[in-house]
Amino acid sequence: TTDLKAAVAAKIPEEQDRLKAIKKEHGGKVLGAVTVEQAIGGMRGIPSMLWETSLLDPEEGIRFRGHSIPDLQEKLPKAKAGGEPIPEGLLWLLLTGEVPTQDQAKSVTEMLRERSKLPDHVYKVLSDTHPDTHPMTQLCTAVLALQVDSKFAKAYSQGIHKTKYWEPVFEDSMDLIAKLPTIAATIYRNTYKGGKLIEDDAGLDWGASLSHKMGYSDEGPLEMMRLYQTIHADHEGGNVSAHATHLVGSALSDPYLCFAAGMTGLAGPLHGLANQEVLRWLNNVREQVGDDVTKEQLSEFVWATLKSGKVVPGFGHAVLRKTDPRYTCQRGFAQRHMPDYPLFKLVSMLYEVVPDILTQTGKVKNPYPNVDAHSGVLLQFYGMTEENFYTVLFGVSRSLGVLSQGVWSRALGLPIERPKSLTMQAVLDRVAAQE
Ligand code: FAM
Repeated sequence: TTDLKAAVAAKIPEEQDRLKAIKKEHGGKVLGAVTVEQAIGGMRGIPSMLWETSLLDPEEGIRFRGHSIPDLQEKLPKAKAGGEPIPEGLLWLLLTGEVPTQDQAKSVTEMLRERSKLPDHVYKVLSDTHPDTHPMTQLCTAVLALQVDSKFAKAYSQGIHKTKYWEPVFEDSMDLIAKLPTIAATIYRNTYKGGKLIEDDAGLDWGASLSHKMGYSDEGPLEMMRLYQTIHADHEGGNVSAHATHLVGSALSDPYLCFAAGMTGLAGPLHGLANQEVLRWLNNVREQVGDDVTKEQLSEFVWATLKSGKVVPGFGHAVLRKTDPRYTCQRGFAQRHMPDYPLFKLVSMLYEVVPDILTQTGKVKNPYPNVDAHSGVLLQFYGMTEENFYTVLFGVSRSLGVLSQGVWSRALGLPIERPKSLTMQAVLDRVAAQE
């Protein structure tokens, strides 16, 4: 079939049975102990939630329904032969677990296009925001403005049976994903181009239409955006944007409310906003020492950042312990399309300089670059130089992963989440009770 919803519906019964069997056979078994350090240090590594769409291996990086990024670059349908994967193909994979055919990916492009019209009141709420409003805040505002159209919220108020929840959640999720390129492009044009909007090009796929409506319609930026939107889509369930979306969804808040929650998390400097901070940091280096900076000068800059109590943005990760394959994939794109670009050379030199320094601190568990260390290079090269907008592009992509998982969380009947909190005294009491 080329009907995505039917393909999802066909998978649900067997997955429900799998979860039931796991609960029945293994419900009482232990997945791992929780230490005091984990409970007070940000819950690192505590296996405590289900997330089907992707799984993150500390050494190998992300696998989307079992497929690595190189796998996807090879197997997913493309807009042009030998080009980059289109995100619609990834959306089919995330929702069904199957790599789609070209026709199935095309059907997703068409389905999203049919749902892409943005209601006038959302254009209005965006043009009414204070001109200094951060693009991420504008994104959250637009998503919440759309919530009035939530099919799940309506169905719930009309007493929908819980075994059917996943259906209006699927509809809301597709409606929202379809509108995000127009929302993002409108924010970009309002904030940086005097509000001069650009008409749709009905011949373009979802990711390319985002670049086109921002004002970048050449083959290079279209291909870059297809890759960018594919690799930022999901990174298992524990990162702040995924976890926030998942938690809010567990209370049966509709996909608009959930995604807005996820995006307020993505706006955090230690999470999605890092891609903006990387560019700020790089521009700072260039202002101070120009483009032909030496490794010694760069090292001094890194040490100065650390000594001022700041983090080096784009490096480190809560789970990864090796270079992020999303960094490596962007590096490959840059080698193919912009090998002599000075900013690419600067980011490459950072890759040679920063890990040793972070290792020398003795405290950084992953001294290697993450996805954000490279994304700004690709965007700047094609003229998208406004770094405060970068996290919006990250957020548009992250919708594919977190909203796909939201459909599955409801289809699997996952309950409201409520972990136990402790006071420091309660921690001491529990530790004492074990001694
Ligand atoms: N520069 C300086 N210090 C760093 C660092 C970096 N890039 N990464 C980690 N550290 C420090 C960290 O601040 C902590 O120091 P304190 O004990 O003094 O607080 C220490 O090293 C141990 O931290 P960790 O266990 O290695 O990392 P965490 O799991 O606590 O945090 C990150 C993970 C991603 C928040 C952290 O590496 C960081 O702040 N990186 C820079 C910001 C960034 O690039 N974030 C984007 C991450 C990306 F995956 C995304 O979500 N888009």
